[in-house]
Amino acid sequence: MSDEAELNLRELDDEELVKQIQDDLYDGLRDEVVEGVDILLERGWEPYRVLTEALVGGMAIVGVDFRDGILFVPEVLLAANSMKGGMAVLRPLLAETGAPTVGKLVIGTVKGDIHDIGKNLVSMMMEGAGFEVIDLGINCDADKYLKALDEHKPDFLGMSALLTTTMPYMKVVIDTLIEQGIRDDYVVLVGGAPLNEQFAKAVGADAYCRDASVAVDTAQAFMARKHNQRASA
Ligand code: B1M
Repeated sequence: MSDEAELNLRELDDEELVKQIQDDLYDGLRDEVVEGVDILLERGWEPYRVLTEALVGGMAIVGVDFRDGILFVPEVLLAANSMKGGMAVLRPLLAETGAPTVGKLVIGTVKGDIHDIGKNLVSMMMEGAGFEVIDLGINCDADKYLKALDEHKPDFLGMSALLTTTMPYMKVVIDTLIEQGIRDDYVVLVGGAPLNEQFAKAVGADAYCRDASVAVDTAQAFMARKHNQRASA
């Protein structure tokens, strides 16, 4: 029997278990990641803490080794699949706040880009904060965003990009909104690992969101401003 098969996750203390979940995520062991997440929840960990410390922390390690040529696409895909397994356990818990709908977000990963974990996390956190989320998936062109805006009339358009080669497409989408005369109808929020405040400003977005909780805070702040403007009008 291998060492892994003998390892009982329940015998580990919290710190060891988080480390083990990160190792299992790195190794693409989805079932083990799910089991580890379940155990942390049983021990009373907040879902958000499990998400950030165990899963996002694990994926950060994968990212470093992918960059350095230690891991390759097939392994990273397995790691991503494991992360999604853990996220599936947390999704209903994060969305469980019972908050009334406080605003609406259309979100998608931009054209040419298939990274969706960060976008999915933002969707989960926004739903958890009471926002209605229409998720357009990956590889979204301007036409897809525009159709969804027209159909759903959201408060926010969210765009995600993980590649330096795809992030400029956000400007294409925003320029199309300007051309159509509908730019000011929506608050445009952008995010993704290679972005920063400066880039968001340069492409004409309303705000850059460093992570999912900043996305929630930013959206809540915009909604509060909108309500105050309506009240004083
Ligand atoms: Co890709 N990949 N990848 N990859 N991948 C990166 C992005 C990379 C930085 C890895 C590296 O070299 N270190 C690198 C990009 C380099 C660059 O552009 N300069 C890279 C590359 C090169 C590639 C390929 C080109 C590799 C190849 O084929 N040779 C290829 C591209 C495919 C394509 O898109 N056309 C590719 C493919 C893949 C996989 C398919 C294997 C897989 C994606 C699986 C999936 O998503 N379903 C993958 C993965 C997993 C990664 C890394 C390792 C992890 C990304 C991730 O999920 N992070 C990544 C390395 C890294 O980022 N350090 C990498 C966890 C996630 C929670 O964080 O996505 O940043 P993040 O989201 C955060 C915030 O950014 C923010 O909130 C989120 C939650 O807190 N946020 C938003 C994100 N979107 C937002 C939208 C908002 C608001 C906030 O709107 C309101």
